[in-house]
This record gives sequence, C-alpha cells and structure tokens, in this order.
Amino acid sequence: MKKKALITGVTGQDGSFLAELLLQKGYEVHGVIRRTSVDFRSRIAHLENNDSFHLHYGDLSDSMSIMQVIGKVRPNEIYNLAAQSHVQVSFDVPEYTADVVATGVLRILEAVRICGIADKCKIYQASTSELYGKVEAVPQDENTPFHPFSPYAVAKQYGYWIVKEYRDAYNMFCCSGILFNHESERRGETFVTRKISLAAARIAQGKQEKLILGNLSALRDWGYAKDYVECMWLMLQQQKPEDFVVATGEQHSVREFCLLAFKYVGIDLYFEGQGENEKGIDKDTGKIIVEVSPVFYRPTDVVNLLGNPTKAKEKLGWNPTKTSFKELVRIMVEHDMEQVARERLEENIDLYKIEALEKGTVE
Ligand code: NAP
Ligand code: F7E
Repeated sequence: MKKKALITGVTGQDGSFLAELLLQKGYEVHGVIRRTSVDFRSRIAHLENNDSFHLHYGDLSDSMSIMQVIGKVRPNEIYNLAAQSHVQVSFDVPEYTADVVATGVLRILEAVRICGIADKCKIYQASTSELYGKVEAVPQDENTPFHPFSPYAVAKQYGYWIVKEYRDAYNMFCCSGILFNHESERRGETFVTRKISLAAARIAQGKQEKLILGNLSALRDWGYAKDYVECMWLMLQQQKPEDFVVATGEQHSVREFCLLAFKYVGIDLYFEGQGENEKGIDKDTGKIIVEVSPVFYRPTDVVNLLGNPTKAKEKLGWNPTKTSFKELVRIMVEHDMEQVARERLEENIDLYKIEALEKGTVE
C-alpha cells in the first residue's frame, strides 16, 4: 500500500517541491487547492497528469472543507504549508492572516481528531524564523525565546503552540519545522530575493530601468527551498515528534544579495549613501540601478535572523549547506535570465504577428 500524504499549500513554492519529492518516494500525494478566478497552478502543472497526484478544493478558513478532505483522503502524513505567507501583506490583512495562519492550524488538528485518525496521521506544521522576530539572541536555535514582530509572526506563534499543545494533550504526532527563509526559482515575485533576481534579469535585458527596494541592511539566513522540503519529510519519519530549526547557519544582507545577483548578469554594482538616500550604482556606466523607497519599509521589521541547524544536522542527518548561498543566487538568476529572454521572444513574435496581420500577410 502506498503511503498517502496531504499537502495544504500545494500550489506554493514549498508545496510544489514537496509534492515532487513525495511522488519520487512513491507516495500517493493529495493537494488542497483554492478556487481562484484565474487558474494559476503553474508550479504544479507538470504534476497534474501523474496518476498518484490528486487535487481537492478546500480552504484553511473553512473548517468544513478541511474536515471533508481529511475524512476522504485519511492521509498517513499531513504537511500544513498553506498560509498568507507575506509578512508585509500581513500588516494590510491582519485578521485574514490570523484566521488562516493561526486558526487554520487548529482546524487541521481538530479535523484529524474528529475523523478518528489522530493515532495514525503524522502532521508537519510550517513554522518560521519570524517567531524570533525582534531577536533576543543570535544565532537562533530551538531554545531561543520567541519575540514575534508582525501580525504574520504572531499568528504563526499560535500555530506553533497549538501544535505543541495537541502533541502533549492528545499524544498526537505533530511537529513544527522552524524554517528560516528559503528561496528558489519558484519563489513568489514580491519576496525580496525573487524581486532582485527578476529585476537583475530584466535590467540586463533592457526590460526594466531600476530596482526599488526597502531595508537593504536586513540580514537573513537564506537556503534553497528544494533542500528544505527534504527536511520536512525527515521530521515525519522520526520515531518521536520534535520541533527543529531548519537553516544554513550563514547570514547575508539584502544588499549582498543584490551585489551577487547583478554580478551574475554582468553588472558590477557599488552602494553609496545612507538609508533612503542609498543607491546601487553600475561601476561601468555610473547609472543608478538600485534605489530605496520607504514604501517597502515595514511598521516593524525583522533585521537579524541567523539559524543554528545543529539539531537537524545531528538528529535528522540533514545537510544544511547542500546548496550554498552563491549557488542559490546563481540558480535564481539563471532561471530568470531564461524566463525574461522567453518573454521577450514571445513579445517579438506577437509584434511580428500584429505587423503581419496589418500587412495582410497572415490571417
Ligand atoms: P507560498 O509560496 O506563499 O505558498 C502558500 C500556499 O498557501 C499557496 O499554495 C496558497 O495557495 C496557499 N494558501 C494561502 N491561503 C490559503 C487558504 N486560505 N487556504 C488554503 N490554501 C491557502 O509560501 P511558501 O514559501 O511555499 O511557504 C510554505 C509555508 O511555509 C507557509 O506556511 C509559510 O508561511 C511557511 N514558511 C515559509 C518560509 C519561506 O522562506 N518560504 C519560511 C518559513 C515558513 P494559492 O496558490 O491559492 O495562493
Ligand atoms: O523580506 C527586506 C524586508 O519579504 C526579507 C516569508 O517566506 O521568510 C519570508 O518572510 C527582508 C525583510 O521575506 C524589500 O524588510 C527590503 O527584512 O523576502 P521577504 P520575509 O519577510 O523574511 C519568512 C521566514 C517567512 O516565514 C515568510 O513566510 O527583506 N526587504 N526590500 C524587502 N522585502 C520585500 N518583500 N520587498 C522589498 O522590496
């Protein structure tokens, strides 16, 4: 019998990588998707013909749909990856963020109990380094106190504690991965790394003039999402449910990410000025390429994240440095250079077609 996994957030960055990994491992994979007016399932389109891959409509804000899916699939493992995952957006939609990111976790845990599979189903909760927020120690590990610093982080803190509560109260196999930022060529375009890699590719190919960012000094521990989903799976293969920090143990600033991404597209930048007046300038042409705007500042920002992955390394045998920072930036930039080149080609074909239509050479 194939093991059955249910992934919420399957259309997201991590959900799509995890679905691929579990299919490779021989699982029957079920994903929860939302109804949207525009069908936007590009990250999982390549999996939709796989006989072991099944999709179900559901929403983490709707207990009945969650109960129905869990009752129907009766999975051996649930990976709860669904979330309104953008920290800045959580300041604009705080109530919705709390409903999905906090109460959504409770809905899953209760559905598992109500469906009578609490002793058979293992649950992974996508927790986050944002819990450390206004950090009380650097680096952060499983024992570092939490200090959430955004509506998103406060909601994730509820998720973390309710998972722990169900583990203690009902002896359920549920655990949280405290994942530090992980990025990839599939990262949403408004997260800072992807915003930079795409801008570098567009600027290099003459499709964009400038890149406008917020806090360039924010420090993050950035890993590769494909490596991180392996660690999620490892957590559910243990005898005992435990929480783990998942990080690389290396820290870089947003400014450093920019310097490297632009270097990969052949633009050597240097930064000068301070705060809102800081600029990234092309060494060869003297052109201003990067500017700062307070529009991208947050009411409270998390500025010093660095994880200590020792526990995951030792207990799970997970390799935190499989993909280096340099390699991660290279993967993202190479992908986006190709994507932008393809878009330009399509635009040229469209222009050619319009011209031909106007001239009457095609129908
Ligand atoms: P993502 O790309 O933003 O994907 C989020 C997923 O959640 C999407 O599939 C989205 O569906 C789904 N979703 C959103 N609201 C939902 C709702 N109400 N009901 C059902 N599904 C809903 O996020 P990610 O980067 O893959 O992250 C996965 C999880 O890890 C999230 O919980 C995130 O908070 C957490 N996390 C991420 C990082 C990171 O660095 N990436 C670090 C720590 C923790 P649509 O496609 O329909 O929008
Ligand atoms: O910001 C700064 C910004 O939006 C990183 C989510 O996956 O990881 C992610 O949250 C830093 C912040 O990610 C821009 O102020 C500067 O300090 O890429 P981000 P995030 O907020 O760290 C955690 C672990 C999660 O759990 C979340 O789900 O970069 N920054 N300029 C900017 N950020 C953005 N988005 N855009 C800018 O222009």
